[in-house]
Amino acid sequence: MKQQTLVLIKPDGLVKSLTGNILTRLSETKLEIIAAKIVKVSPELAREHYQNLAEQPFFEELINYLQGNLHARRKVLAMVYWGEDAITKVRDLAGATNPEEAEPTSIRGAYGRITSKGVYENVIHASSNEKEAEREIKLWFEPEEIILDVYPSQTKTLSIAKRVWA
Ligand code: IDP
Ligand code: MG
Repeated sequence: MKQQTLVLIKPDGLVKSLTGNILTRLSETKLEIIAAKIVKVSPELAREHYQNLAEQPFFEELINYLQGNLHARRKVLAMVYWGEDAITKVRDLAGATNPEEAEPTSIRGAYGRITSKGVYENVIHASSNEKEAEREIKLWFEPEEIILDVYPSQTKTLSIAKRVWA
């Protein structure tokens, strides 16, 4: 089944110059990138993204981590990958959540670490199921930023202030 999944290269991945390596690993899957952008992560976006972990003791540190506050590199690379079994393929390549338990050959096993404060800095995020992928992709991307119509959208006439080139 063709699926789409959200992939984030987290701030530690960017700081460690791992973008090229991670994209090369992901290209082994033969999935297609159908959206990509660099995002400066607001506290609101970070909290919304990890809303299901709000009760965890590491939540505040995790929100800091995703924003890049631990790495002085306040951005992430957000992408949507699309193709056959995209969710499982990317999750398998990413490896287990805990980088010390992840397969050494997986992305997290190779590049992740646990900080002294206990956050799993595991360099990549990947949606774990279709429901989560839909919620996350709609959170990070607008319909026109994705080159396939992966979810239904509508055209609305809005009156909003928008920054444009001067
Ligand atoms: P996932 O990223 O493998 O889907 P989740 O349980 O969704 O794992 O957790 C989101 C992120 O929160 C992880 O990628 C990791 O950075 C961090 N995290 C999860 N569990 C722990 C933990 O027990 N200690 C510290 N950080 C954790
Ligand atoms: Mg998760």
